[in-house]
Amino acid sequence: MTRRPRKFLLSAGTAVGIGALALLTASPAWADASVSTVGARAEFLDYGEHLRVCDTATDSRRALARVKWPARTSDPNIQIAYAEDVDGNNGNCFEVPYDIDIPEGMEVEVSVWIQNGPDGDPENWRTIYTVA
Ligand SMILES: [Ca+2]
Ligand SMILES: [Ca+2]
Ligand SMILES: [Ca+2]
Repeated sequence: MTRRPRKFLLSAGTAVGIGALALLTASPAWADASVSTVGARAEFLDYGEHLRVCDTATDSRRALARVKWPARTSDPNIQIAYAEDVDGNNGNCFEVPYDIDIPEGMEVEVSVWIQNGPDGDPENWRTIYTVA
């Protein structure tokens, strides 16, 4: 049995989540976060803010991910970067080819899902919160 790091459990705006966030904010600048669902995995690298998504199932679904900031707000100035792995479950992931450039310390929402084709409905959606 593999013990998952605590940061993987950041998912809801509960008191537990807020406590864990405070710990993350106080930790060194480099920390990675990842979120997996059936058929896809997303990784967020907070150094320079990089987003990567991997298709992990041969299922006629592509893998997508997004990072949204600031998190937990309906702010009209919200920004989103997307990543999409369209060449199947072949070990070749897609990474956004530039620094996304999010202000240091800002909480971000990282989501992953799969869908059938470019216009399919999102399936197996999962979201975590972490710090840029
Ligand atoms: Ca950063
Ligand atoms: Ca797939
Ligand atoms: Ca791929």
